[in-house]
This record gives sequence, C-alpha cells and structure tokens, in this order.
Amino acid sequence: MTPAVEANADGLIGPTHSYAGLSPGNLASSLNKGEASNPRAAVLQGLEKMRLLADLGLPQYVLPPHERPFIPFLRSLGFTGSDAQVVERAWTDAPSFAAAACSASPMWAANAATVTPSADAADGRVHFTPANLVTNLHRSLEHAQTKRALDALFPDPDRFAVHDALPSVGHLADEGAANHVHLCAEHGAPGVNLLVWGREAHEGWTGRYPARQTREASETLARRHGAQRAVLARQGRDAIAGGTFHNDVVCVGALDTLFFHDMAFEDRAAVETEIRRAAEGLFEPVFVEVSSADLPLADAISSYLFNSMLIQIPGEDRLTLICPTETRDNARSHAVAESFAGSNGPIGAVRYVDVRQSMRNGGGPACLRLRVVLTEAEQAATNPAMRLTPDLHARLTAWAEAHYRDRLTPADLADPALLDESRRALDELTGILGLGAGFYPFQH
Ligand code: SUG
Repeated sequence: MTPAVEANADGLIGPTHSYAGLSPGNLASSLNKGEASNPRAAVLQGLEKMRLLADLGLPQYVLPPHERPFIPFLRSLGFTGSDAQVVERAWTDAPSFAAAACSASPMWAANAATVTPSADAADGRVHFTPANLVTNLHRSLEHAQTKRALDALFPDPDRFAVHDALPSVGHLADEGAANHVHLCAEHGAPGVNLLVWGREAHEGWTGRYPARQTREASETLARRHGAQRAVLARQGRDAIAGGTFHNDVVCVGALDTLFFHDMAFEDRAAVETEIRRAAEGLFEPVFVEVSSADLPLADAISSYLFNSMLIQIPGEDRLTLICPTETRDNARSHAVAESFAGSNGPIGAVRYVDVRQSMRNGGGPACLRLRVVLTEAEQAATNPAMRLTPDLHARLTAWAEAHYRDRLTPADLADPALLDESRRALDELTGILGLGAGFYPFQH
C-alpha cells in the first residue's frame, strides 16, 4: 500500500452568491428565497474554513468560481445583442432562466464530481466524473467548467483520469460526491465505495421532492472508474420527502467509520451487511447511527450535524467532526455532537465553523469541499498554484475584499454592472491561480 492523505478542494464562492430559491426539496434554499446575501462575507467564510483545514495539516486546494451571469447559456435561449442587452432581455422575458444563469452554485464542490481514489481504481489512477447535476437548471450549467477546473488541478493523465460528465438526461441524474462515501482502514488502502441513489431511471417517481441521483448513474460511475468493492444503497424515501436532497445531508463517513441518521437509507440493515461483506479481509466497519428519537430528521436537516467534515488530523488517533455553527445552535444536535468528545468511540473531537452564508442555501462545511485521497506522488502532480498557502489565502482575501459586494438581493442580479464586476474579478483570479487566459469562455 502507498500511504496517502485526504485532500480537500473547496469551491471558492463567487461574486453572485444569492438566495434565489432555485432548489426544490432543499428547504434552506426555499426558506431564504428573496433574502439579501453578502457575497463578500460568504467568500471570506469559505476561505477561513479552507485555512483552518490547511492549518490542521490537510492539503487544501481552491476550485475557482464559474462565470456568472453565464451569457453563453442565455444566448443559447435566443437572447441577442450585447452581453448587457442579453442580461436585460433575459430578465424581462425569462426571469427564472436569468436567475439560474446567475447562480454561484459551483461553490458546493461536493457536487463537482465523484472521485475514485487510485487504490480503488482498476487502472491505478485517480478517477473523476464531473456531476451532470441535471435535476436543477442552475446546476446543470456547471459540469463543462468543472471539468476545465479539474483538468487544471489534476493535469497529469498518467495519474488522473478526468472524464466527461454522464449524459445530461434524467435517467442518469448525478450529483457527485455528495452521494458517495469511501470507507477504508487508512487512506491509501483499498476500500469500499458506498454509492447512494434516490430513484431508478425508469421509476415513476411520485415523491414530494425530486430524488436527484439515479441508481443507473451510480452504477455507471462505478463501472467507468473501475471502482472496486462498490456497494449501492437506496436513500430513504422519507428522508428525501423531509428535505434530504443529497445523502450527505444525513450521512458522512471517513476511514472505517460511517456516521448517519437512522432515516438515511431505505434498508439500513442491508446497507450495513453489504458494507461488512465488501470490507471483509480489509477492515471492520464501524457504524455510528443517530436515532430519530435523539435527533428528529427536521433537526438534522436544519442544523446539518451530518453535513460536517469528518477528518483525520495528522498525528491524531480519533476522527474530528467539523460542524457548522448551526449544529452548536441546535440543542439536540449539539447534545449529540458533544456526546462524542466524552465517549471513546471513533469520533473524538468536534469543532465549529461559520459558513452561514452558504448554509442559508443548504450548503454546509461538507458541501463546500471535494475530497480527494492522494498519495505523495499524486500530490506532487497537482497544480501548485491552486494549493492554499498562507500567501494564497492572503491574496484571495485581498482580491475578494476588492471585488465583492457586501449586499446582493435577487433583484440586483439583473444589474448589468454585476456582469462587469464579476468578469473583472475572475480575470484577475485566473492570474492568481495560474489558470491561463481562456480558462473562462468570456476570455476567448
Ligand atoms: O444543490 N443549493 C445547493 C446546495 C448544495 C449542497 N450540497 C451538498 N449537500 N453536497 C443545491 O440545492 C440553492 C441556490 C439558490 O436557491 O439560490 C442551491 O443550489
């Protein structure tokens, strides 16, 4: 076995971060629709979280925001004229499409791609498939630019395979790593790939809210990546109806530990049995389940206890849970989280981070990061300009303070000045992250 560490690549929050209510089934998105956002506070909160993880000793990378408003999409809808006219006409004739074209949703990097570590891939490379995110219009616009970003961060084809997204059809609806958990004895060791889906491709889905991942999409990802020891599990139908739009809202895993709410899976006992069977001879899985009696689903969703980062801090034996401050503010969630510190179970410590701007759109600490297990040689093959150092953190902070607004209402998204501001910011960012001119379509 080649030793490895778990790196995080976080989505840098973009200048159009807003509350447009674009995601049915994501309760926070619906609840906060129309509120004013603070894009500057949002990006700084994200950067603080990245800095904390880097300071704890985990490699931390930055994935750049996408260009928004996304003019090529609006032009594809038949809007013509100058870019400013395209924006104006779209807001007049098709406001919901215009709002989708403005979303800063690529910040939630857990949905950027599904990742298979090299130890689990048949060809020994790290595999990435950007998620097609077809269930929501605003998110379906992400995958081509996400692939460019992953190509920039993981440029060596001998070590990394960055695939295209699955075909953009509902039958293969895919939401990326938010529905994938990798379990193993230690990073770098072969493990079990748990792939969680919400409906079947041809199922007549009658759920209250959309199920965003199909079984066939999960199967295709495993096949394409040559992912060994894949276990497929159905999300709990009642969990989706209660607002669990991704499995990572009620479940997180790291190393040998799966931490989840008792409503996460349709057939919990079968999931445990299959994981145990797949892990045979490799490790003994540890299941940490929280009951609905201790934490009703509604509390789990509003406080995002499970949308935490479960990490191994170098040198520490037990895992650390990085929760949003909302977990601390919810008495029941807080009690569950604090009970770990006093136990001798696999989770030994809890820390809280402020990502409130993102949380109001249903994005917790775990949503903001894509986990990638990397060996030393794989780390060396990543793009060093995209790795967070104290210097890059300082430069990005100054950059955000210079370019981002501190207040944005959904109505402000129609302001033609926002397009220019965002482009100026992203132009400068391509220089800071060494991405090269032409990284964004507007630079062509
Ligand atoms: O896809 N919210 C995102 C939140 C994604 C969270 N990611 C994970 N759980 N991994 C979503 O629903 C809301 C945007 C708005 O309403 O303006 C949004 O897209």
